[in-house]
Amino acid sequence: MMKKFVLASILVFAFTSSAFAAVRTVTLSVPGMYCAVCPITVKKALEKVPGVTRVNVSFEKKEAVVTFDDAKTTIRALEDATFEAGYESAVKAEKAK
Ligand SMILES: [Cu+2]
Repeated sequence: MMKKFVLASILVFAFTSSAFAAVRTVTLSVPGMYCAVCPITVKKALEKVPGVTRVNVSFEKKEAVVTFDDAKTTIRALEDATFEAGYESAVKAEKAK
């Protein structure tokens, strides 16, 4: 009886979490990048965040385009990651799915 219940809750959890998980792409403005090495540092910091699947940093535009799974990470975590690497960032735009 108990085992069945546990199994059922695992299934429900797996179903609901995948139902709400979405791959999102956001553009973060990273104004503090001042040389050609900065984008590399920012990119590495963002790639370390679990759930991030793609990072594209543009030094010219001073922005980072990040694709991530919102079941695994949050925009806040992305901002924190760049901040910890020495760069403040803020969400500029989110691409519609
Ligand atoms: Cu630099």
